[in-house]
Amino acid sequence: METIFSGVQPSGALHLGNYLGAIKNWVELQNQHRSVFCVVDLHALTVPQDPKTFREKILSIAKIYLAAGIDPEKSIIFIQSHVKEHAELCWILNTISRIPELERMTQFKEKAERHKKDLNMGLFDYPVLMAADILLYKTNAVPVGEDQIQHVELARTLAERFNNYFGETFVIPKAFVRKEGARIMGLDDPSKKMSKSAPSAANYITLTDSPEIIREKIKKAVTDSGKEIIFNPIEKPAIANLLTIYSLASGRLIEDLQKQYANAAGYAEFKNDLSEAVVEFLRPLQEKLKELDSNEDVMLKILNDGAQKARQIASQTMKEVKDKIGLI
Ligand code: ATP
Ligand code: LTN
Repeated sequence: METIFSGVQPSGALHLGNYLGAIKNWVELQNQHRSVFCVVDLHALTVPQDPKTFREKILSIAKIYLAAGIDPEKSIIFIQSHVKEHAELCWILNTISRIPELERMTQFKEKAERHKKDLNMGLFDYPVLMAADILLYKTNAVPVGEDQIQHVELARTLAERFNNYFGETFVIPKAFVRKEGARIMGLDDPSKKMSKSAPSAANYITLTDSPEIIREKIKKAVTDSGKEIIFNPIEKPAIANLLTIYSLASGRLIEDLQKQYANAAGYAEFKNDLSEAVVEFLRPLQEKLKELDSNEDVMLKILNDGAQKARQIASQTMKEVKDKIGLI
């Protein structure tokens, strides 16, 4: 059985992009794979976190995994910092990572620009820790959104390099990126991806937004010139994005949606229907989240059990790595 591994940072409220680009796919994949899903808290530390709210943020991601349908009977769910081998393998991989290949990382270049004054070593090393996450579990496929492909490529490079230097140890992982939903764009700016760190909340729909807020945000979402509701990401990027969200939220084909709105007089009816589709899509997840809120002990037990299972795999890999390098 092939192994999949993925993770989300507890760096803010998750949005539809995170869900449609990543988590929704994990739920489907967990039935045919050995699946490992991690809350990557050490990654989130690469930007300042408030110690008072960090714990809640970490738990909120784990809750979303469960509410979305990740089943702890089928998948390992755990918190990265509970398995020390992640940081340990990161160090070893640092010694075979080359500075220019890390300088090339798009996410680093963007974040370095944003954090000019307090640019820390962790931001630079972020992709190496991500490679450690992936390689520890002998991962075959990494289900992520499009923006993470470059990082998975680096994990491949490091795995191949380690295997060349020290002998066959790591599985060479591939990114698993679905065609639809891999890059959901911002509602206020369809030229950039929907992002937690966008300056305005009008950019995204979070998974916990109320129906009223969802309707309001979709009403305000920018559209393209003209009135046709057609899927053309180059000429009509805003409408193409809304159609993608509509299709994934409703389970209907984009062609069907285009047909339904072919004679629409404007965007109003389309936006209304889209809002209701998103509200209905998120409703079950939001209901499950509420149930989990009153069940923190159950959550902590799941995370504890998950860490124990993860440790068994990770410590075995780490032992192999140390042997291969010649550490005593
Ligand atoms: P931000 O949203 O602030 O840019 P991020 O990209 O660091 O944060 P994470 O929470 O670390 O977000 O990402 C979790 C997963 O969601 C990753 O697999 C990532 O590729 C995916 N993802 C993030 N944004 C989008 C998007 N707009 N469309 C599709 N997938 C996305
Ligand atoms: N960098 C990823 C989060 C992440 C990850 C991972 C994803 C950290 N380690 C391992 C897949 C596999 C992001 O989405 N920003």
